[in-house]
Amino acid sequence: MTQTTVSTYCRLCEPLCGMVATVEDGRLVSLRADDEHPLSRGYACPKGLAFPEVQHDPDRVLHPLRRVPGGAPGDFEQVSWEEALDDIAARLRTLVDTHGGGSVGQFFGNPVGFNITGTLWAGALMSALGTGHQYSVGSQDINSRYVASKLLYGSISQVPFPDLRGTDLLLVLGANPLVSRASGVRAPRVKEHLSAIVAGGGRVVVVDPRRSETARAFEHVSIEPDGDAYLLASLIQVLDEEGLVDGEAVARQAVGAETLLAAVAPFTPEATATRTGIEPGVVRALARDLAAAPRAAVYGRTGTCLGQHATLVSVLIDALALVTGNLDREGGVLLGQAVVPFEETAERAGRLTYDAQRSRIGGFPDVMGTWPAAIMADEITTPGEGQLRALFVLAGNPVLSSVDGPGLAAALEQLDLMVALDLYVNETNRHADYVLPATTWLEREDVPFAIVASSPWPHVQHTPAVLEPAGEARQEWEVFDEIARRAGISLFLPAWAATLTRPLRALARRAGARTTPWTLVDLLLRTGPHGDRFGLRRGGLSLKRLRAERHGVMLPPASGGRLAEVVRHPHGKVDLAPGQLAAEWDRLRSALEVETDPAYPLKMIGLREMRSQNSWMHNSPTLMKGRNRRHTARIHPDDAAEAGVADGDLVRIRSAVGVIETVAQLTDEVRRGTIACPHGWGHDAGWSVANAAGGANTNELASARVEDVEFLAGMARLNGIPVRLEAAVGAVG
Ligand SMILES: Nc1nc2c(c(=O)[nH]1)N[C@H]1C(S)=C(S)[C@@H](COP(=O)(O)OP(=O)(O)OC[C@H]3O[C@@H](n4cnc5c(=O)[nH]c(N)nc54)[C@H](O)[C@@H]3O)O[C@H]1N2
Ligand SMILES: Nc1nc2c(c(=O)[nH]1)N[C@H]1C(S)=C(S)[C@@H](COP(=O)(O)OP(=O)(O)OC[C@H]3O[C@@H](n4cnc5c(=O)[nH]c(N)nc54)[C@H](O)[C@@H]3O)O[C@H]1N2
Ligand code: SF4
Ligand SMILES: [Mo]
Repeated sequence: MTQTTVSTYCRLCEPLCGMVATVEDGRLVSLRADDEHPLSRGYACPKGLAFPEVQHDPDRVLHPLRRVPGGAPGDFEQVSWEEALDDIAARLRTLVDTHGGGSVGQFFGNPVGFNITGTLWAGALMSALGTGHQYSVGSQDINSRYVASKLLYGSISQVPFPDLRGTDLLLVLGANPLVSRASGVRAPRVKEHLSAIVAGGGRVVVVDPRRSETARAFEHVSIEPDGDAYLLASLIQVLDEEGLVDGEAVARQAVGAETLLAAVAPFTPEATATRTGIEPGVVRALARDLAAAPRAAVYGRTGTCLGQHATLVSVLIDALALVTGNLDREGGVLLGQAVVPFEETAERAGRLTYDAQRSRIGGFPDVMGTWPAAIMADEITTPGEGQLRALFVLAGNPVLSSVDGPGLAAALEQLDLMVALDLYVNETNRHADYVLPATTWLEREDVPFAIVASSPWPHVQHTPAVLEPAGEARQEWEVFDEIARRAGISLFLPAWAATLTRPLRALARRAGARTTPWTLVDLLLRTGPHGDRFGLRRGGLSLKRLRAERHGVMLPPASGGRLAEVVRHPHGKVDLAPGQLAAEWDRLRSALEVETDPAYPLKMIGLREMRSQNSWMHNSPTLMKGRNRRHTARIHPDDAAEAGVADGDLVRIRSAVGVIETVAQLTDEVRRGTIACPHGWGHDAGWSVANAAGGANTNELASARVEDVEFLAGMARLNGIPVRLEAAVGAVG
């Protein structure tokens, strides 16, 4: 019997907590938090600790599955890799020859963000095909943040983050870091850092329609769903009216301030009160406190990214930091610096685009080469030039995570070819022709990429594969490589990498006949801001060095003063009045007057629970244990009473596009008029525990109509959906 312990890190969410895996005769026997990890220091959440149940899940897909000819969704038979790869490659070749590479597309889901090799090679295949049909979870998550950075800084990969090491006032909008463990800022021990702000005499103010776990632990300002643009505009309006704008910071850092201040002028706290649901006095006091705080930071996440004005909101978050003199300074909002700078490198080479193309459906601007997932179904079903005919789904479940799941599920059935790489048969890939077994993060060598840039404590860690792949599972990049080879598509050097700087390209060439993601990762690491520059910088990063450091490498702490490096506008300053926002301001002004539709008087928002991970950890018996572990809608008691609903009742929630049934949980933690309901439930695929758990797919209430999708970043409207509540009697109808 041989037992080894391996230091690795969790790749379920952004903290990337350090883990120690114990392996006996090739089998995982335990997974625990790593006490020696410099950032997480012995912390791991219940999801990370329950991961062995995914690793060993009897429902996991361990062999290539092919849809039984003529079979129903989910009707699969096991086939060999050879058969699967040959058939996929042949069908891909035929499609490309007949309809062009632009008939092939891809959707990539959240776990791709933690998988550097999969990301690189999936991108390589799509680049080689030259297709515009790329869709990602970004349009349900963070693309509005990226587009805001493009407009403000000219730098789309930039994710500014709050300096949690010490600030006097942290304003949190639409994030619940005590549960989500923080997103857009890497801080595994986030609770400790927030508490330290208060212990040091500072404040943490949480703006949320729900008294979330974070709001409860700190100060709560309750807001109407989707009211953030109005609140932020009012805060800036008050600063201007009361002469509290930091003129020196504005002159030094920005252009367009006058236009911004003119735009916010009509949005006095009194004018926006019906939209925010916040007393004007509270808004004024908050504005004054932000101005008076020696250091203040403003931070927003998914609660501010999934509304009707998502991009504008993200712009205003940074604008508020800037006009109070808190952008790009310690204790304020800091600008990230990539470690494995493939996004930055691609952007410099003009490959990470915004609005370089418009989508066929809806005319949406591309965001880093992707279209909004909301239009994917229509792109499949609408005939004509550029129709989407083949789709690869990499680690995603858009039928549950994106809008109008039923519409998308039906559209997927019309594809000529659908191939998914996943750990499970999920609600999306049950419509595929092939589900190919992917490796878990324990079965994969990795280094983190985008996420590590946005942290007060930048740290990068390499992990070896802890386990051999289970069954016939294969790494995604190898699968893409094989499919491309068999289809006669060259991935020798990914097309976008081929446009990198000349020395990098020469080095890549020298790396040999078969470029692997690891040759690229090494090149990017070594030529990146902390790289060893091939020996020119002693102690710099290289893959070899990272492989030797069990707990990773701490990089110099984040600091202010990076703006000049980050901004790519020719004028060298932050643009507070980008032209693209003019129409948004008009929309915001006209929406001030819009009355609530009496047919849908309530608004639905999402929430995350500690023991769920989007749509795919409901099959873990440990995470699903407990009498109260079920899907519920949190409803204010007064709204429930009006609908004749009692605690524990089955209720029906209806929007203009869909209807769901779930269980009522009466609580005044949600404000009156708001229903909060977690996404990613309502399972009906290859999982025994999750299917049995019941619940509903809340995103059936979310609209795929072009006019309901935020235009600038293509954000799905998943928060603030107008709904009505009914007691459920009989079947859904
Ligand atoms: N209403 C509402 N909807 C939301 C949100 C919300 O707040 N409210 N949040 C949105 C956000 S932020 C996100 S990120 C999305 C998530 O949306 P998606 O990424 O579409 O969905 P996930 O539930 O994360 O599903 C991930 C899939 O990847 C598989 N998987 C896990 N690990 C691996 C791996 O290593 N390799 C491969 N090949 N597959 C793997 C899982 O089995 C699962 O099927 O949901 C979005 N939807
Ligand atoms: N346990 C757990 N952790 C996770 C995940 C998970 O599924 N489960 N998912 C991971 C992923 S993919 C991501 S992207 C991150 C997301 O990280 P967070 O953004 O912190 O995610 P949430 O916990 O959903 O917090 C969003 C908050 O926004 C509030 N909100 C909703 N609508 C509005 C609004 O209109 N305005 C304002 N101001 N607030 C609003 C909600 O009530 C909620 O408290 O979490 C990650 N961590
Ligand atoms: S918070 Fe939990 S799921 Fe996220 S990285 Fe840490 S252990 Fe993993
Ligand atoms: Mo996410």
